[in-house]
Amino acid sequence: MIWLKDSFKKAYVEKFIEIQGSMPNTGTSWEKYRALVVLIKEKMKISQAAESMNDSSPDQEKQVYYFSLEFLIGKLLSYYLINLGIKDVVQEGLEELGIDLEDLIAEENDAALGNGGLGRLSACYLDSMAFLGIPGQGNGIRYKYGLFQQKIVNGFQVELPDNWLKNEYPWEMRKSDNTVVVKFKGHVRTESIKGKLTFFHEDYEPVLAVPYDIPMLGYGNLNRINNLRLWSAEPIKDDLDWVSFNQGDYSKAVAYRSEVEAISYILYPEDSSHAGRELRLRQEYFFTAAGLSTIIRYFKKKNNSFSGFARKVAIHINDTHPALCVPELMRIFMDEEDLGWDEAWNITVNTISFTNHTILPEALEKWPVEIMKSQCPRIYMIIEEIDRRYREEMHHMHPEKRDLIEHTAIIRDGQIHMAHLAVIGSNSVNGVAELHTKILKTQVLKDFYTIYPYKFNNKTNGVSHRRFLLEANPDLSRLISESIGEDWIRQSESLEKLLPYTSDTAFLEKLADVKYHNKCRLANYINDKMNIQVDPSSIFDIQVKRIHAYKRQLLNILKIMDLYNRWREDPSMDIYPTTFIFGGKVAPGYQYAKSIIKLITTMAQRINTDPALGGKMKVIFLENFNVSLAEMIYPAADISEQISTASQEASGTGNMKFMLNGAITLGTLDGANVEIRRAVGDENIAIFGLKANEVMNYYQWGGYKSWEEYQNFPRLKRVVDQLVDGSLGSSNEFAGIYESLLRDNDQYFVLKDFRSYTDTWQKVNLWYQHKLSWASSCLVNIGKGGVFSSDRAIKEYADDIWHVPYQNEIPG
Ligand code: DL6
Repeated sequence: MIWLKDSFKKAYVEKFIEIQGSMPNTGTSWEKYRALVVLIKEKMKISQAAESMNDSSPDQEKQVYYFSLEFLIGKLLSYYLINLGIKDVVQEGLEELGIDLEDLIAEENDAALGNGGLGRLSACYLDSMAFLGIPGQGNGIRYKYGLFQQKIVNGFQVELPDNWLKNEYPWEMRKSDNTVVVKFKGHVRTESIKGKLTFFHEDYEPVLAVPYDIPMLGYGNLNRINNLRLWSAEPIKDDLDWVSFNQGDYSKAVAYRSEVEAISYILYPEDSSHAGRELRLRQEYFFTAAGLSTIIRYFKKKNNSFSGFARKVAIHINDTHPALCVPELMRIFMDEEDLGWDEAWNITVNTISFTNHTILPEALEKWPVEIMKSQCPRIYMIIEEIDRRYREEMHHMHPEKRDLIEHTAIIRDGQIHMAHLAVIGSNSVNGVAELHTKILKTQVLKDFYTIYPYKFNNKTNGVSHRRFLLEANPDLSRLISESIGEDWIRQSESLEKLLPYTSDTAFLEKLADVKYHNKCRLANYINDKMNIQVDPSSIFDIQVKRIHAYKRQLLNILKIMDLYNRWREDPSMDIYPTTFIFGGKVAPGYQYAKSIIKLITTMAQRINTDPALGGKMKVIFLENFNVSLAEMIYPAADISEQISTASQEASGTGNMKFMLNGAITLGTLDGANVEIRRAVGDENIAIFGLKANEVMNYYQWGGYKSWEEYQNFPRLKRVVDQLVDGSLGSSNEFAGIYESLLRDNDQYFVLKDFRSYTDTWQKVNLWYQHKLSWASSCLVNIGKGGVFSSDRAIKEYADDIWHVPYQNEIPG
């Protein structure tokens, strides 16, 4: 225990006076929040820890650097108080000072430096690395604006800027001393010096990369405080480009500053499409080059030669966004450290590992050669050389396989294929669920799998069960700990000890009470925010995630439309009252998905105000889904909707968070749902729809005619017609959806899966009415959820890819 209550109170009051010059009771909530964060940081000596982590480590233990364009860290205060074991002490101490901890927690910004699954995964992984005692540092961008805030206005999504830094962010520490220069544009002059080709990058645009460090505190492991380093782009001079200014070129002088600042200005809000914009490439090179330069600098402090680099450093690239690590590391080794190509290449490949997160073709990054050449001329030369050598080697090894070489080359048709660069330049390539890895091996990267079978492996995603169960669901956590002890917090697999309680009626009733209480909490939130009353004893059927055609929120709302039609016709229909809850953001330019939100909100308006329904159904679209809201939603769910078109969702992580909170998955056999089903057994999950191989066969060979589905199932025909027949208002708002389903032949098999989805939903609805059987299945989901903890995932990465030790059982 780092504080007893009285010593905490004393320290807090002193800190507040030191910062504000007055007593805490005179301060604002924000001032009180900031004083608490500053005090915690000082007490934990976080600043020294973060400072020293790089310095001291390379000669002692291997460092893992996790490069990601996104870290969706959410709020930290409450979670860190739990990790430090002082939440109760702080809460009570503050209470005695007349301060409500909840008010301070509410002051914290929900740091949204990520879009969704990929960004939250990297935050969970940093959490588990800190817990497991792995020296693991995050490397990313300190966006001035995070993911936009979503408002729903007249049923439509409206985006507002997320100005999360408008106040200070007290967790971060600016480390100006560690600033580095990243060079863009210009040209490369080649000279032969003493018989060796030497490259000089000239007339470049210098960009200052200034690091800000955020401490990563693992549960109960204060010996290991890791660091998330986020880079901010700043112009090299304080103000203008004075050379241009003095030469009278005023617009150029101003342009430099704004071009530089644009790099870390805003997070791109597209999570599953690749726009190929120059600014995005600048972001990717910026944080890659800055991060690598720090790694090299610290490594050199402790080592005289690079021969042991890959034994001391593991660099993990989270999707292809940081794939420029490959040529940049080569550049540093060759141009700055004087290594030859072969040695540099060996070290680079042995150091870098790569995770793929998607099979969607539109998300696979490709950069036009011209953009790469003009923004990063030396990097382009190196990519060209990697490509040339790769082709040459393949030609040598497989002279007959010209197609294979062409398919796998890095530069093709004037584009640089980043996934190819990542695969060729790394020692490990992993997918994020078993099915996804299989699809990578047999379809998306199948040629590479024939060339480098040894590189491919699976690492099924995991989520922080301490964040999404221990912190998010305190009542359930208490019930679990009272029953099986607290081991599960450190060893998630210990949740299995709950399984004997599946036949314990008293326990199951307590479990149902906890769920009811969590549903009341969400119902109150909905009432406060939307002025809509929902019944906490109704089923909470929830789909929260990014809105995307392949995730099929459309299938869900068509089901609701169908149910509504049937209920109105037959009010005595035996369906248990249900509250359907949606949440999720749409990339601003993605009109189709925006129209799905509008369809949901249109139906919500209609259903929620229909007196004939007697409140049996409600539809809620919760605006601005983010980490904090997620922490309130998962504990309140009865049904977890995981209904993507099979093969399209790489893994999903929401499915795991729901499961750990005792929701039953209603889903397709996609992503990690496959493994969830295996873990819980068929009787504790509801699976429907086409399988991945069936979907892929249709894609490959055709054969599906959505028109026939529509014609042959009157209930389905009716809801599809309602999209355009004026039932939903006179405007033609949903014609695009209608056309996608019929004219464009329903690329995501919504109509094809409609019948099995609605049938399965109905069975689940009946099942819920058998309260004990339901609660028992919920408990199986919790008990089997431990394997989906990010601790398990990180141990696998540590064992199989990074080759770093970890502390398996940290004493309490
Ligand atoms: O691996 C994290 C997460 C998966 O759970 C989702 O299934 C997947 O859609 C998501 N992928 C992306 C795509 N990003 N890119 N490129 O966000 O990753």
